Amino acid sequence: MKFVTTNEGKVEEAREYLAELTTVEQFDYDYVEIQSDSLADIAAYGAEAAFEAAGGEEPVIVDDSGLFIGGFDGFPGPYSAYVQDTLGVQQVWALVKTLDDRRAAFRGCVAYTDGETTETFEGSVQGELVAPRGTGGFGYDPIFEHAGETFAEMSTEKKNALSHRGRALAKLADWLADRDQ
Ligand code: ITT
Repeated sequence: MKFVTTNEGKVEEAREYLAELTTVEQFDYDYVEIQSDSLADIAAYGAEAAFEAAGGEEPVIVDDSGLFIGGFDGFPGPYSAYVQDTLGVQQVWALVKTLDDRRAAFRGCVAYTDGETTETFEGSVQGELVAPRGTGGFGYDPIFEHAGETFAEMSTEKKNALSHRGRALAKLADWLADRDQ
């Protein structure tokens, strides 16, 4: 299937996760994201638009995800990519450092469509924001700590076993396996 995304890090994780089930090929295309508080609505709408853009034949997945900071009432959430591009991870940490409660969650939704059926699969993981550590992963990984390690300090395999994306991909994998039985 095609993973429609501009983010290679997402593709690498999906490839590792779905290796036994299907090939995952990146289609590097910036689909239009609707503005919504619901990651599932953004992802489902994006998947259907991306399916056409990718040729309208092969099934596609898209992933809409974000960092939800408790002390900021969930901000930046669906606006995480914009905040990463404008402030950057160091500046986000500089703001978060002033909070007493630094708990945060990554939430994500993977949407699949084959042009007829569209399904969404959500996942989330709780953690705490810390000063940047580690060189792996992407995006906010260096400041997101889970059980003593930041996501940027983990292997892709370990991050997948814990992460919002890994959990969403696990649900997609189960659904695909059931469907193809
Ligand atoms: P596409 O929309 O092209 O797929 P994107 O990176 O813009 O790529 P999103 O719109 O879903 O993706 O924005 C998600 C934001 O949250 C973006 O800043 C990511 O870097 C960040 N993010 C999502 N998952 C993450 C993860 O597993 N680790 C670190 N940061 C993550």
